[in-house]
Amino acid sequence: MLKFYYSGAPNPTKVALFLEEAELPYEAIPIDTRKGEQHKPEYLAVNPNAKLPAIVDGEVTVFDSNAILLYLAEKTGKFLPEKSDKARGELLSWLMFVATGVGPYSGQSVHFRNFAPEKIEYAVNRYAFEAQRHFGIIDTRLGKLKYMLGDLYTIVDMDVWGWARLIPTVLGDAHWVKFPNLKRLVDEISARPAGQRAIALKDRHKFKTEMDDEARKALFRHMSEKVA
Ligand SMILES: N[C@@H](CCC(=O)N[C@@H](CS)C(=O)NCC(=O)O)C(=O)O
Repeated sequence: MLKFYYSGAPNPTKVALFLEEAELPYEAIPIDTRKGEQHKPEYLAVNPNAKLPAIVDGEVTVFDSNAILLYLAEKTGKFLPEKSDKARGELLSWLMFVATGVGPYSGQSVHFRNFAPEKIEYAVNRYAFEAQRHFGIIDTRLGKLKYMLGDLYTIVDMDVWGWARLIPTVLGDAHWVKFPNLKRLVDEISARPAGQRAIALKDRHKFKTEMDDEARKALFRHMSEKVA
């Protein structure tokens, strides 16, 4: 059975959404990142990048949420746009846009807003600005289209949902009003039975919630290792 290494964070949750939508049987293996389990040799053999999610599907190991979504969609033939070069160009562009823009800027925005030991206004504003700019681009597109690639619900919508669901954490509570079209998509996906099951997956395991020294050491390794 497909092994799915997960935590309750946004990137694994997108993959949980695909697995639930496609009704693929899977074994969910929790990796508690606040306890440092991502750095254990057994997990590094699956994902040398020490992050979640990852999957092992028989002989095939895939890490990075975007790579996993594409792998699973191509393997099952589900949640892809129609077959044309135009549609494939759009699929790849928007997947990479989420992978290289939405994800990293949202993650850094959360970090500098909530976890950095000092409040560096420049960093808080830079990452919030870029996260907001990326969500704005998506919102404009969803003002014209039902889903990110048109009329079909695809892996790009799942990819967007992973981080957009957490806009209040990324940008602050008041920010939903800026993205009404994106909110429509997020609410629709979160209300789907598969969306509900994906969100609930984190409650199957008692993940550590405290952000104590052990958690900071595991998640923010630069705090104990100076390289610059
Ligand atoms: N590009 C990767 C990013 C993965 C990532 O940053 N995962 C976070 C959870 S959302 C994680 O595992 N953090 C633990 C850590 O940084 O030690 C993906 O999309 O899968």
